[in-house]
Amino acid sequence: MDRTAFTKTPPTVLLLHHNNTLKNRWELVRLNLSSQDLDGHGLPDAWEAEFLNDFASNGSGDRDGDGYSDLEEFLARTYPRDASSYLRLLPPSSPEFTVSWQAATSRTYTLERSGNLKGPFAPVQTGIQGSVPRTDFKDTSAAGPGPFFYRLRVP
Ligand SMILES: [Ca+2]
Ligand SMILES: [Ca+2]
Repeated sequence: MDRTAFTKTPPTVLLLHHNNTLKNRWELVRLNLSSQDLDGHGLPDAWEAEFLNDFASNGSGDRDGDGYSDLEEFLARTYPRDASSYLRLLPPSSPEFTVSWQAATSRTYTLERSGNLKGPFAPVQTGIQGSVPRTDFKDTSAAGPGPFFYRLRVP
């Protein structure tokens, strides 16, 4: 726990302890929950508080039953209590090798392609910035009759 004097930078969460015995002692305790993971499950405490409303998840649970663990939802920046929100490729919108997915703006993605479903997959593009409500990427390097199989990675 980081015990520091209050600064002009507003803390993420501030706990105030007041010792009334002496009536003159105040202690300010600043916690930075944005990156702390006190239970060590890989989920930042601030994310757990905001998106799960508790700290009970061990990361492997699937709170909304969409098939993706809470940890996977955190990594993809999808909503762990909304079964319609999970990382997935969307049906193709055009025959010109445009790959689309439901994205988060705070994430970058790597799109991979293979001529065989079993792989190996090779990166088509890395560092694709997500956009809402969907991200579209036109694969201009796909040539020939295919088939082409795509896989999405975060990041
Ligand atoms: Ca889930
Ligand atoms: Ca979800």
